[in-house]
Amino acid sequence: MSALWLLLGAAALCAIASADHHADCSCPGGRQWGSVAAKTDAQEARINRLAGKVEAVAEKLRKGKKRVKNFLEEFQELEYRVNEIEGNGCETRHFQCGGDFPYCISDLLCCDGSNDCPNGADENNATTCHIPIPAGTVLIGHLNTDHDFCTKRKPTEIDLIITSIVRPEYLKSRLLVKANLRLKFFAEGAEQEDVLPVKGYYNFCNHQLVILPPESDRLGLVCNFRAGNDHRCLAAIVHEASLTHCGDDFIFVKEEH
Ligand SMILES: [Ca+2]
Repeated sequence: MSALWLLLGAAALCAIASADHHADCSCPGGRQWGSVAAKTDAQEARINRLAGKVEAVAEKLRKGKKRVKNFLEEFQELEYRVNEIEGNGCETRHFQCGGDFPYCISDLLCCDGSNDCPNGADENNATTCHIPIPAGTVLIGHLNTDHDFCTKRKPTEIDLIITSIVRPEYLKSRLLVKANLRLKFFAEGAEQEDVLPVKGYYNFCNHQLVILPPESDRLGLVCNFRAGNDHRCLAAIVHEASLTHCGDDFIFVKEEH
């Protein structure tokens, strides 16, 4: 079974098995995610990419170009990314409650109707339990194809159109998501477009949207929102089996209506 499916399946099993206690989730999906994320070489590659992007943005700022607001947003995304790499003081697949005293709970306990954090952060409707991707949401992503060595189309743009979301009773910490993935790419001298129906889920605790692989190349999508910012998320195409990233990460920006 694939890693992405394992994540969701293991989460569902954990939710049932550990509904009444706050012990660490020790299901297979959690361990697999943790072991992959801990791969030193993968982290080094990500950090190197970040360092390059930070330097590129810094250079633009030094030159005093316009669009300072956009640059600042890029910095904020990079800061978020660095924090993600460095961790939040909790074990993998755990939620940091925040506040003066770090407190960690399983990421299965967010938005389930019970206050598990001393400060109630796991049930905060304004941040944690807010839904950033209601049905009808369109996310637009522009990709750098220079480092894309693994997708067959090498898309210059990926759009994700959310068609439905369902909050399952058995796993309230997740949203089940259906969407259409629109891929724009160049082939035979012209821009082409493919639209693929996809499924996935949204994790309230880490504000992460996961899209399961729609095709035989087994590439999925992961996008991380920042609490309080619905407008954009940091996305990556990932290999299903290893969860390693394919090409450069990119930013999904919500289309304004
Ligand atoms: Ca809770």
